[in-house]
Amino acid sequence: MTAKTGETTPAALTLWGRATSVNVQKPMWLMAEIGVEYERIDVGGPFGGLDSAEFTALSPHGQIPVLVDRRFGPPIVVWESAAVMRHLAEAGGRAGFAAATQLWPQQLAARATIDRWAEWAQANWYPAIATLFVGIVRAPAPERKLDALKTAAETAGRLAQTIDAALGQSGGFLAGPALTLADFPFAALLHRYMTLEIGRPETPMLSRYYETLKTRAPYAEVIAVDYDPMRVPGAERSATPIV
Ligand SMILES: N[C@@H](CCC(=O)N[C@@H](CS)C(=O)NCC(=O)O)C(=O)O
Repeated sequence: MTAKTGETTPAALTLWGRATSVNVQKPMWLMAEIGVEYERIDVGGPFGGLDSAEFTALSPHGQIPVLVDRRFGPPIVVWESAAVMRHLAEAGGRAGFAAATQLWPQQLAARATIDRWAEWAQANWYPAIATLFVGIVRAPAPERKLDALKTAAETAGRLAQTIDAALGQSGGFLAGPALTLADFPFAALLHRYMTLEIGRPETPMLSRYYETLKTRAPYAEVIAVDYDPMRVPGAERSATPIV
């Protein structure tokens, strides 16, 4: 894993986006699990660069992550973190990375089980956790919209209980006894859910799942990282739940 800019020969695999973005962390975690080398270019947030000609030629949205894959001929450009992850898993399998095939198996039935959880997390879990993260970490206390935060915390708690029940039946991970692509969109945000200053219902299976993930180096190094440096003045960590 490297972070370089200004190279004359483009890398085979380039990820555009700052490492503090959870949507960039998703493919970073996946590539660490697959074991594939890539370069990462810091753009977005304090780095800026999302309106540069080079970046807007890659994506019309001005958002990270963007992946450029040059391993299979003309550059393949992918944006949207879920599409980026699916591409990386599929392409990793074709490039001979055994871990990629385990994360995104060929069998249709296995893929359906994996993909439904991945989509569910993107559509349901992500908005609730993003609301909490932005409203707590990126907003000074006097400006916080507590009603919206309370609703998001209740939604997140309800979804966490859904996952808790599913994990009780699945054998350890979301789509079975092993880590698959199903886990990435959900668990990339789980660290924030588990550590933000919010009330959480009891979810023993989910807690065990989180502790297991933290024993994996890629998760510990990419996802379970300190985000307190992203707090704006007035949003310092509270010792008690905010909602
Ligand atoms: N649905 C998109 C959302 C992308 C998104 O919201 N990216 C944020 C970072 S998490 C962004 O580009 N923010 C602008 C910035 O970082 O400057 C995805 O999953 O990729």
